[in-house]
Amino acid sequence: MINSISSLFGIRYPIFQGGMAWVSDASLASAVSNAGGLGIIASGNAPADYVRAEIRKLREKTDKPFGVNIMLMSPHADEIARLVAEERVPVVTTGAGLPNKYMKEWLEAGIKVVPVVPSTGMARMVERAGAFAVIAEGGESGGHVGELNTMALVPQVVDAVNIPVIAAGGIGDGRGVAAAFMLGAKGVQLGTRFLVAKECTIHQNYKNKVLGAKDIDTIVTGRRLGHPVRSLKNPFSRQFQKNEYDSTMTLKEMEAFGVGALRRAAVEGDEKNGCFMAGQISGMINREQTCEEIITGIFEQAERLLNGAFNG
Ligand code: TUI
Repeated sequence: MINSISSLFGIRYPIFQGGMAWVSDASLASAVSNAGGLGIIASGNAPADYVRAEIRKLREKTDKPFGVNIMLMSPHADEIARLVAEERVPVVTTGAGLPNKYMKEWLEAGIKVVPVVPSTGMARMVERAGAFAVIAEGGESGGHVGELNTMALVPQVVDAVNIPVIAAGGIGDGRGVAAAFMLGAKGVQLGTRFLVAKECTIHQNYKNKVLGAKDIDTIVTGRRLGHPVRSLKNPFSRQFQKNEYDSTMTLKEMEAFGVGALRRAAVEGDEKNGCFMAGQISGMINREQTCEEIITGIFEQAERLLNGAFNG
């Protein structure tokens, strides 16, 4: 399974686990890294102390490479940016913005920076700033989504940059991985599939909602706020959608409606008032497995399909 991504990052399989706020903690990330992928701790909106504690916990569970994801809209982004440099985290991925102002400090600390980009323009920009690779994430993904979908985005980003491209959004099994490689990606990032990993510590209600979802059970809300988010349909997301069409509702009121909703889903399992972020592949997920079973199963299937086309 050696290719440019696995050798660049020192991992066995060219797969990243998505940095999902309130989901991707030391338990999930260390299990993914121990299974041969790149486990990633998500900082979301959490303060630096939380992230530092998760990094320490992860380092007790694995000596394999790992990453930290920084959600750039977080009010704590600056302090976490400093923390990852201090901690000499091997890999940093970013989302929901451009990381250029942090790049110099991270590169000097020897960090491999891999931003998520939703367009070719941003891919070029982060390449110029020194990114090691980019994650091209299509709108099939869960959480914050861009305009383009994976099938159109990935080959255009591959053509736009000289650094390796990791495909994300809509990939749930070996078929998706094989397709991503055919689009020119050298690696993949999966988030939703890891929601139901045995080592994933989210509330069981969250897992059950993903396991029970069918193809059309996700919805995108928040376009009016400028940061659209894909989540599973439930009373919360349906009400959010109604609010968006309600012209008497202010943007401030809509923002306030969403505050704390992801925590209510992941920690409390609140099926009514939680925001259960998940991607369109939720409909394909029907069992809980360990990270090792997930990763080896996906790559056995992909390799069968590609018949050796990973090499390169
Ligand atoms: O970041 C994600 N997924 C996320 S972040 C998140 S937390 C959140 N909660 C509520 C509202 C907004 C965020 C949940 N899921 N994926 C990576 C990603 N990054 N997708 C798209 C982008 C992106 C978007 C704009 C990257 C750069 C960008 O630049 C815009 C700019 O002008 O800075």
